[in-house]
This record gives sequence, structure tokens and C-alpha cells, in this order.
Amino acid sequence: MPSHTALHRIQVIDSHTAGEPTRLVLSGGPDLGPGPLSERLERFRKHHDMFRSAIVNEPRGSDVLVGALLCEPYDPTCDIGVIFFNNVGYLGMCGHGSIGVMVSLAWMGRIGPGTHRIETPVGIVNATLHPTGKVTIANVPSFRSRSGVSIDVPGFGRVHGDIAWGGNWFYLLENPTMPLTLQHVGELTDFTWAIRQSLKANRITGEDGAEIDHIELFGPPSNGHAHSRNFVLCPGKAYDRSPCGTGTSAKMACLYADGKLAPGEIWRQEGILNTVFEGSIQVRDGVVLPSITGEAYVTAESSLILDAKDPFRMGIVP
Ligand code: PYC
Repeated sequence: MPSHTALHRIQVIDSHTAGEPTRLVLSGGPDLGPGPLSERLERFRKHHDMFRSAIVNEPRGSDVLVGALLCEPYDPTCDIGVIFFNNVGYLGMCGHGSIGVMVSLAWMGRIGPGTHRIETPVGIVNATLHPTGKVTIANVPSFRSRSGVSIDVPGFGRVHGDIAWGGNWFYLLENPTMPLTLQHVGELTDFTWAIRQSLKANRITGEDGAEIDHIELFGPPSNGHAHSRNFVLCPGKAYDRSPCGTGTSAKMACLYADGKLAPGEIWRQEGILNTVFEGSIQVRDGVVLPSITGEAYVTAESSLILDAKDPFRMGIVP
């Protein structure tokens, strides 16, 4: 354990996907034992949560950083397993993170172009690394669970939105009164945070009582290259710099449910930095299977040092 040894090293590769960072943990992370990834995630949460904080929180990371722990897969048809986490907890799936993981593994020479199966705690994802370096993620089945859910948001009034799953739970809302621009990030954060609190206070959840921890706003794109622009508030109050892979999956499930997106049709989702994910869906036996294509860049390969003498070796915990 890092607290009992002088120095503990964690080998990582950092990347960003459409502006949103991912830190892939290659070695030195916690030993979560065997079993399905959903069980290993629970062990991570219960027994090794300080590692999560050490890897992504300040002073080594920031509220924006998403961690990706590389694991042996449990499912023998998979090539790798990945558990995603952030400044406050764990993610089911992560679209931008999966693209970052693929590009990081390619950077190391561990994978080449082709399709690679990733096991996540919420299902298997097929990730295709194209010869161009772009990555397409065939995400977990996505669906809208409720439409037109109205809530009172203190300070902002009544809003109406959909609840959908795209690998995480989302509340999706069209055309808020403020523009979806970087200049308005403060207001957008206050608004979406208030929505999240209101959902919680009104006990409005995803299926099985799961907390809706991502709030996604939509508005017109900045130009004709995209169909829509979004702002996504992540669970720990940071906004997604990318157009959000799981959020775009949830959005496409809603569009399909409304008869506004046909299987195979392209949906270009622009994010707050004007970067775009290209999405589409397939529908098999009524199940919506979204795909997201994007690109990532490696920004660092390094070792995190956890020094037993450092009072913040396990991160600054709010
Ligand atoms: O791309 O799915 C995503 C994601 C979730 C949270 C941050 N990014």
C-alpha cells in the first residue's frame, strides 16, 4: 500500500478526446481481484477509493480528468477490461474515455487498426481503431426511459426533459434560455447543477433508482457541420469538454424514440469546444445500438509518484 512504502509509482498515459482528458492507468493501480468488472468496480469503490482520488484529483489531476483502469477482462471474448472513474466516483461507460484508451494503447504499440472488444462494468463495447487514427465505439444498448419529465428548478423555473441511458444516466433538455458557449459556462453549470439537485429532491431517477448524474443541454450548432450542440454537466460538477459519447448515445436513443433519427442516419453532435462526435444507430430486435466516432491525442506518458511523506499523496479530497 502506498501509505506503508516510501514511494509508489503508477504508470499512466494521458490523452484528450475532443478536448476532454483521459488518464489510462497501465500499472501500479489497485489489485481488484477476479470476477466480472461490475464486481471489481464495487471492490474499487469499497476498498481502494483513495487510489481513485490519488490518480485523478488535485494535485496530480483536476476535476475534469477521467481515469481509466486497465484490467484483465473477465469475458474471454474481450481483449481488455476498463473501469472508468472521475473526481467523485465511478462511471458505467465513457465514450470519450474509450476513444482515449484506444489511441493510448495504439501509441504504445499494444494495438493496431481493427476492432477490439472492451469489457466495462455495464457491458461490452466494440472499439474500432481506423487506419486514420479515428476510433469508432459501438456502445452498449441505449434507451429513453421517460419523456417530457417536468421539474421545478429553483431560481430557473419549470423545465421539461427526457431521461435516457447511454452507458450513464442523463436528463436531456432542449433549448435552454442561455447560449451554449464557453463564455456562459458559469451560468450553464449553475443551471444544470440546480436541475440535478431538483431531480434528486423529487426522487426522479433512472431505472432501479439509479441517480441521474449527467445533465445534458442541447441547442443549435455553431455551423452547418453539426446537427446540434450540447453542454454536459458531469457527476463531479465539471463540464464535459467533448460532446460526450454516452450523452450522444442517450440523445440518439431519444431521437429514435421520437422518430427523428433512422438507423444508419448520421448524427453530428457538437460540444462546447466546437469539437464533433459523429454518431449513428443500429436497431436490432427493437434495441438501439449507438456508435460514436471521434479522435484523441496522447498528451503525456508518465509515472505518478505517491510519496509516503506527502500529505496529499492520495489527492486533495473535498
Ligand atoms: O464521453 O461518455 C463520455 C463521458 C462521460 C463523462 C465524460 N465523458
